[in-house]
Amino acid sequence: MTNLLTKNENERSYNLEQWKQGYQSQPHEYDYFIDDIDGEIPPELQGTLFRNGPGLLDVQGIPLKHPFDGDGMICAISFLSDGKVHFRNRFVQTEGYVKEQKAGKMLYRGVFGSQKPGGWFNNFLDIKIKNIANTNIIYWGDKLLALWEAAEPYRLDPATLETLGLDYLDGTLNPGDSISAHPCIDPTCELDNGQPCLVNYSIKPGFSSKITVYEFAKSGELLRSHSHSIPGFCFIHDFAITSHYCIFLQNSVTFNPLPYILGFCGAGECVDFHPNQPTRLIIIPRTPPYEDIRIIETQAGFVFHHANAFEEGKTIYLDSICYASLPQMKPEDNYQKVDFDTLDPGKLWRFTIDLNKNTVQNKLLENRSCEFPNLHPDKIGRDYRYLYLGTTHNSLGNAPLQAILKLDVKTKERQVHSFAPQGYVGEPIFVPKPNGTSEDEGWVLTLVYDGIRHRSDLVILDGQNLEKSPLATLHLKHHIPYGLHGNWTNE
Ligand code: 3ON
Ligand code: FE
Repeated sequence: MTNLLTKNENERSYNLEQWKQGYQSQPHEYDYFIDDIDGEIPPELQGTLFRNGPGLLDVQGIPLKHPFDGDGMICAISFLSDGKVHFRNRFVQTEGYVKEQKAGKMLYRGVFGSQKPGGWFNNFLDIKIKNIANTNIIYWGDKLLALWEAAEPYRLDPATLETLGLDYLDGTLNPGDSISAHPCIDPTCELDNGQPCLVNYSIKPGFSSKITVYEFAKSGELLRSHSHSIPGFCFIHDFAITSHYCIFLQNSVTFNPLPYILGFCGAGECVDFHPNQPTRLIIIPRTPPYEDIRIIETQAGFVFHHANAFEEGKTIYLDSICYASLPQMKPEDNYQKVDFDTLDPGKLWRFTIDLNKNTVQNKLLENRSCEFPNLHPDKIGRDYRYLYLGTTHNSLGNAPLQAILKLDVKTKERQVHSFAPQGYVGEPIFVPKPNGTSEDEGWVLTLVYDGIRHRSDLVILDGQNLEKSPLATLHLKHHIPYGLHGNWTNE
């Protein structure tokens, strides 16, 4: 795949039909050494990339309305010390997946509007939730955990990807509880003598919502947890940390579940965006007594992902991908009918929060459409310089993600590596070089779907010089549907 650039910015960089092929189900589970490799794999790159996302975009032939409803499928790409690279993918054997495979038919409705066949009557009052474990995968506390924000984690065997069952985090969760799919790892936690700790949260939404923050040691042991009641409904997919605070963004939405309960649409489709309702920043201390909570209002918008946050005295900086609105899907529509030109692009903004005055200022950091921010793991919650993001090929407008952007948030300098016209990228994952000294010394790993070959490649880019040819392109024997999140582990 070459870095082929279209000359004209107004020219479409993608083919919608080709893009859609990247959302075909991948029902097969593979297990092989990758032998079709261009370039050289850096010898110091040793470890495993785990990555999650919907593997099925249909249930027994019935197309899903939205990819976020797809059953979680894990890919593990292991870079071994002898230079070999092993690929494996397996579905999380969730209760719902197993039951549907056995029944040979769709048994559950999806949160994002995938309905059982037979119209509203057949979905009426069916509010059982299918934990699809499709959003993220982390290795922490000697456990590999597949995460989905509306239910409990599923634990898998890291070597075989065999599903071991639901995991309650050593008694932290109770059956029916949920935990976010977006934990943050504080690389050097002040309360733990500089040891790393994993910070995550759960939300119980309602007229007022309960946010619980959990902090876990590297052993998996729960170190701290605290709960807070926040006025209003919360749909919070991600959060950010600094050394002393957790920052949540309460989107300007309301929730009326009645059409969902009656069987007309999915619960996620009952989340209504309100352009005149403010967004609220919720700042919760990470240090006891956890009491000085701030709620600061700013303009409406919708955020799924935060890039990073850090503090400087009584100022907190929060960098997030913001959408002007949350698109509402009509009952008869599905994601295959998307018109990128009419969708608001996600853009990177910086919120500067003054804790002395309880005020916030917003500033656009990057005008390109972008998603899936990633950075050096040692910079999480710290003042930082480099972000890696998926972006569009053209610098204006909305389109599928076809390029990786490296942004220097200090100088605004950027590098773009495009895979257009036939390449479609996923989340970039930055892997630091062992003993590297500068923040961008490392590799950027991403899966790229090739719309012409209908196969996916794992591409390794040089974090310091993103625009040069990939260091290596590992050609898989098949495609992997566009995914959500993943993580690198050296263990
Ligand atoms: O009361 C309920 C609270 C709650 C937790 C309402 C609810 C039922 C909607 C709900 C459930 C929320 C869930 C299950 C959210 C899951 C989200 C998910 C699987 C993925 C989100 C992805 C976000 C982005 C921005 C993805 C971008 C993808 C691309 C650019 C395409 O390649
Ligand atoms: Fe996410």
